[in-house]
Formats: sequence, structure tokens, C-alpha cells
Amino acid sequence: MVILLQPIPKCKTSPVIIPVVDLTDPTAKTQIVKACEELGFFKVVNHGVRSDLLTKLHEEATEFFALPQSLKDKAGPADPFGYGSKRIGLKGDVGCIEYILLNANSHLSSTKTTAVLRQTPAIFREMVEEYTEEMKRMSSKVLEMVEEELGIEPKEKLSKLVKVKESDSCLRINYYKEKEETTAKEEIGFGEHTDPQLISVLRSNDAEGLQICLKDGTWVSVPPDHSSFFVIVGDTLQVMTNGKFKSVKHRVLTNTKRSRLSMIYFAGPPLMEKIAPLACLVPKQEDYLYKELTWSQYKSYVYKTKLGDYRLGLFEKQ
Ligand code: GA4
Repeated sequence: MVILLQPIPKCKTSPVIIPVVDLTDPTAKTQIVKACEELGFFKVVNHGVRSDLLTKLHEEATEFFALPQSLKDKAGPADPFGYGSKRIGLKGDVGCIEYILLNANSHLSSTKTTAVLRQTPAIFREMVEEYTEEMKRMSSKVLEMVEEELGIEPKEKLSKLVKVKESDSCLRINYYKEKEETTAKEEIGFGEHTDPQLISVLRSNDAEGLQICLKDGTWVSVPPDHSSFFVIVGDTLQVMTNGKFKSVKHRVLTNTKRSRLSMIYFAGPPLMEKIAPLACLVPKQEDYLYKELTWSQYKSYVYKTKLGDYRLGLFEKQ
């Protein structure tokens, strides 16, 4: 079967300054809130994640993608969990990508996840577990800082959604293989979209490819940095802050010279959690831009949409 890859939308790209937040800086919370309001995106340094864990997980993941196709296929197709190649989601999106999508909280019991891990040494499983714990810690920390800066009540209203064992978070490892021909053109690796969850924490090797879309529609390339993390505001946080924070549209173009490997932790709330603007941020109900839906309702809808669709309309008041 022939899969047609999407043409790259014609957009100008320009360099932009990506906010850098040092998590140990006492003013970090102010900087985080500013970045979430202005861009929905920022880089995190001094995050406390061991660099050897990052290197080792990277190596293990690279080995997985280097396995014979027949072995990788035993862990697929992604449903949405498991190993996927080219196809993204359930509605016909495709990209120049191979990936593994794992449920971060029940990955020991998910059949597709077990199938992925069966193709990899035990060390891979241990690394994935340790990494997801670290990502849970970092995303909770970022949300705690947001809570403090915005004076969100009750205490831990946002960070608890990620800390609890019911939190519906997932881990994605994306592999964009370099092109063999020197004349190869850039193609869409992962088409433009916003992340539906609260926040996403991304780490990649030093291959370029990630782009974010500014409020004026300009696409900008994000210089990669293997030693830092990038935080992406998701739709759920946009709704809970009543639009004060914006979920940022992003995409990945394939790098023609180097393979890109990225790992993204999507911090999501428990399935039955009610998502709505926070009363402490919006005193008058009539000022709410969004109505209430459970994460489960929104997530079911998300999986019926295509990558580039505008999904927040489901939350918008008529
Ligand atoms: C985008 C963010 C996460 O990668 C993801 C993706 C999910 C998938 O790959 O299965 C979706 C996409 C993401 C949003 C729209 C739907 C669902 C692919 C797709 C076309 C795991 C998620 O939660 O939503």
C-alpha cells in the first residue's frame, strides 16, 4: 500500500528567542508563567535529571529502532499504544516517523507495551520506568510553580492531577530516520498539532526538526539541545487557565542529514477528572470561556479528530 506523505505547508520560518528557565532560580515561577502566556513553550535547564539516564535510554531506544522490521512489527500497530510506523492516530494521518507510545501508568499491564518491551532487553524497561518517574517529577514541579505564581487554590490543584497514580500520562519515543540521498528534501515527520494534555516535556538528541507556531502564524525552528528539556503547554491547561495560557501548535520536519530521536512525556489528568476554568482564576462564571468536560470525554473526542484539527472548539461555550 502506498502512503502519501503530506506536503509541507508554505510558511516562513525565522529564528526566535526561546525562553530558558533555570528550575533552581528563585524567579523561575514568574518566568514560567510569562512563557506559558506568551509562547506556550519554554526550555528547562538545571532540571536535575541524570545525564547518564538520558544517554542510556537514548541508546536503548536507538537499538530498538535498529531491530529488524519483523521484530518491531510484533509490537504494533499502535492502537494507540505500541510501535507505530508512518501512521499517526486513527484518522489517516501519516508522517516520516517510527515511534513507540507507552501508557506511563499502566505500562506493565498494557498488551502492546508488553509487546514493545519483549523486543528489548530488561534494561530498557527499567530505564523507561525511571525516566517516566523523572518526567512525572518535573511536570509536577513545573505545575507547582504555576500554582504558586498564579495563587491557584485549592493547594496542588494542578500538580496533583499528574502526581496521582490514576493520572492518564503517556510516553512517546519518536524516531525520524535521516535520508540516505543527499538531495533529499525535508518532509513532514509529525504534522502540526497541539497536545491535548496539561503539559508535555520533550527531550531530543541534537538533530533539528522541531518547530513551533507563534501567535501570528509564523513557524520557528527550535534549536535542539540534548541536555535540556522543552515544556509544551497543552489544551487542558489552556482550558483550566481560561485561555491565559495557550496550547502551542508544533510540528516536526525531517532532518535530511541526521536521525532525530525525541522522547515526550504527556502529563494528563485522571480519566474522570472534570476539566474547566479554575474558579480561583476566574471569579465570575459568565467569564468562563469554556464549559466543563471530563478528560475522558475530551480524550475520546481527540481520537476521532485528525492531527491538525482544532479540538478546543468542543470546550467552547456556544
Ligand atoms: C498528540 C499528542 C500525543 O502525541 C498523543 C497523540 C495521539 C496519537 O498519536 O495517538 C493523537 C494526537 C496526539 C492528537 C490527535 C489524534 C490523537 C494522534 C491523532 C491524530 C499521544 C495524544 O495524546 O494526542
